Amino acid sequence: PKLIRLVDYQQPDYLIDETHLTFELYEDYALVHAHLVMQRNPALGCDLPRLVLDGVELQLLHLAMDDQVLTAADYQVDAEQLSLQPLRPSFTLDSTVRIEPQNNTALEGLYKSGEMFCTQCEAQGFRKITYYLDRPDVMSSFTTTVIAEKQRYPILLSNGNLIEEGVEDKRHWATWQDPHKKPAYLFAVVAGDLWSVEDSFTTMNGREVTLRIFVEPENIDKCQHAMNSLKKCMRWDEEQYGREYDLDIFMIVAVNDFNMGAMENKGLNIFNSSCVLAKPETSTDAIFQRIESIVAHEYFHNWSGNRVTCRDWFQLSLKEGFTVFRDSEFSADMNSRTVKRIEDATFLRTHQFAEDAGPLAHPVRPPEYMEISNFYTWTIYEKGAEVVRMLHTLLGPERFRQGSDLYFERHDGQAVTCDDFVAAMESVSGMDLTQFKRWYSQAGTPVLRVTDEYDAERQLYHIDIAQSCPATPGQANKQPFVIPVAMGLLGAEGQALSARLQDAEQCVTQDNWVLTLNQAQQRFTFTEVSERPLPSLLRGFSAPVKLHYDYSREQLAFLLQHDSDGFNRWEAAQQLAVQVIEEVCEQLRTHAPVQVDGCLAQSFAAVLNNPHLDTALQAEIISFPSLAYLLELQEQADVQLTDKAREAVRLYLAEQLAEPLQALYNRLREQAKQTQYRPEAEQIGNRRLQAMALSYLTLLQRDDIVAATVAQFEQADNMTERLSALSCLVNSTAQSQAQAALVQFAEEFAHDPLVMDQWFSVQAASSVLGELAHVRQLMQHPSFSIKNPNKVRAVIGAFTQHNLPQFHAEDGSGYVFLAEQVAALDALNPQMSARIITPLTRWQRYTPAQQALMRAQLEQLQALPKLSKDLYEVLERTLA
Ligand code: BAL
Ligand code: ZN
Repeated sequence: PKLIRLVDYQQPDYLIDETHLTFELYEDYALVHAHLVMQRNPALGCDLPRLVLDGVELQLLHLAMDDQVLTAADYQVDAEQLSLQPLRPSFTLDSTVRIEPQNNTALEGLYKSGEMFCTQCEAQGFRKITYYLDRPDVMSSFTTTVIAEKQRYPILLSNGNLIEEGVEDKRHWATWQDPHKKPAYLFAVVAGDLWSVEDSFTTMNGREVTLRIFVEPENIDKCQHAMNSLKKCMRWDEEQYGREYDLDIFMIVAVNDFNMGAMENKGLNIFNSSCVLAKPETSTDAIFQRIESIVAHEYFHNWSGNRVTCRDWFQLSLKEGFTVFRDSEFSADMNSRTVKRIEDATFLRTHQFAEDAGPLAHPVRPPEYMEISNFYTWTIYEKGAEVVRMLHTLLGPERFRQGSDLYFERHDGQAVTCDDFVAAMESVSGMDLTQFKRWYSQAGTPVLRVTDEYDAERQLYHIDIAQSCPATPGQANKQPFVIPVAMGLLGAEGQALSARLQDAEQCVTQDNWVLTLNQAQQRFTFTEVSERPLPSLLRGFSAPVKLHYDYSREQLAFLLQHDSDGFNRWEAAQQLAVQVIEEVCEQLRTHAPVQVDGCLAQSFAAVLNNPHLDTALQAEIISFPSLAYLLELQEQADVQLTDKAREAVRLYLAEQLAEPLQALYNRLREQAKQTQYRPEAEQIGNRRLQAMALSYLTLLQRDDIVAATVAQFEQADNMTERLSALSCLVNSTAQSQAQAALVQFAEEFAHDPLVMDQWFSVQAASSVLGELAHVRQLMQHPSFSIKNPNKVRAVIGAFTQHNLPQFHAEDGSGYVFLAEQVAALDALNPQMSARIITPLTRWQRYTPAQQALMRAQLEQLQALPKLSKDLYEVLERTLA
């Protein structure tokens, strides 16, 4: 496979003005007829270079240019391309290809999910449908006719508006026309026996839009939450960004077999069923919230991605980073802003920081790739969103909005670059963002080291910040970034101190500042500081960096109690927990007696007793740093030792806080019984705190607590409480109760694949139950299929990412298992194999013995006779 480089980008030689497609769908094959109206790209001259079209796994049956049938002598075709010589600057090209959707296990292009035909074209799936210029800067109008057997496939959908339909004998057809020009990656077709729920939305200019969610008949009662979310996000995008929807109909289709979460095809979003279907009895709060955010994400793409798209795939974060920022702000507005920020920061610091520190690290705008599917990463999405968030912080909300308005206005209907986005922000703000753009070109997580000095006599307070960024593959030395550091100062009584920041460009309020760091080493001075302050740094996680300031445990406990920034209260608790756990790690390492510092229990007790904190934030504060996050912080990750230390501290907390936790649990459980379930912020916070309390109490191994857990499992009317109870049982010593609950659960939900995913995950992720032998058994269960990505994630993903003690078993059996699964999947679905291998790619992070075992598996995979391009690239970069 060859490397594609950003510096080699060239405009397309030819353009496609109109695309007319006809799909004839049959059980054992499909015919795709394409009629393309093409022209030489007028920007490039009048000569006529060879036309090179992309096409993969297509059987060419017919080809004609300007109605002249071409024979094999007129064109060249290989496994990836078809080339021929145009004779005129404007011409038409007709082709017919035969494909086999029913055998397409890669789930890219046109494929079958159960009884349904559907498509996934981003990034390069369209070339598996027909010969085409499959690149995002070729934008065409599309007219699509779908023909299929009427009884099996009563619903025929494509992008845009339905303009004609008819029946002919047992087959019927529908023609859809999309008035907006779009790149092929936004194309979609669906045919199936689907039911739909319908609603409508009146846009800000009074246009009526029909909203439809299509699902398989048995899921018709699981659409309401997605529909509500859709209407909310349509209104939000009008109010917050001035963006109005632009077609008469907006459709969502739920599909069981889907590699991603969802896809923003123009007017016809296709969703992994796990990201759209929900009802209280089968879906947890987390699922309800995920649906709200993904429905919004895909909808927001209609502007940030579809109306203004990417020039090339190196610019992927242009649409993904911006859209993740937009959906995360939407979720913050719909729920608790602080909790959303905590969730996002936790995710970024656990997953993206690990990516940035490993062999697959790449900048937000990568300079090269072999297989673009490998670049749908945490860096492109989540770090990309943080980069947009920093622009928002640096410009302030009003100028940021002006910048986004200008960006949409300037580039509507165009395929553009990250530079164009930043240029719009520069135009409205007058700021020079040249240095800021290093965030797009330099990989790695910057590290900030902060020290301070107080001069009581002159009432001066100095903060010194040094920034550095570790080397990443291909980038040994980094230039300083522009980093907004939001901060405040606390006095001895916990009050916010006001002061004056010298030379300040940005002062948000009297007692809340944004320091703009842009040098390797920088001093900031505050004047009129009446007492020695305690700094609250990087408030709201204002930049995706690691910040070190030498807080004592007392200072952290103080911040946890007094900081006016909710995020930093939580952060103080995290840092305190990390310090305490690391101390226990050291005790275990040196075989000293384990003594857990009581400061954490005291702080948590204060949090639980604080009536001014909402339950959602209380739950976040007492939720413990995950094992994955703790390992991310270590120079060399020691899984078993860290797990032991973490569990020891958790048990200590459970013992110390048993009384308040029990009281809290009882109160919240009683309250839940009296309340009708709604997936709304306040209730979600209560249930999360209730679950957190129960998971601590479970550690006490008390019969009364097991009995209460079983009662919750059996009596609760919603999946959130049922699953949290099941998880506690599975992770407890009460294994007979756990087994009984698992059997009951599987009987009740055998018919519902999404609930069975949860049943699989709760077991595979459990370090108590999820031994490798059990995980292998789960894969034999009739509900499991390696061809279904959700099942792969629920079992293999849960085991390798959430059951770290078992996955990293010292005999290396977890690594052998994962390598086996990667090899099996690679033959079926390369996007999935290249994705689930991720835990092995982090091999350099572990102890030497584990490293050797992991590397051996990677080398074995690399030696396989046939590797997909996706997996080949991941292995090559991992072992480089
Ligand atoms: N564009 C791929 C799916 C998503 O990010 O929305
Ligand atoms: Zn997206």
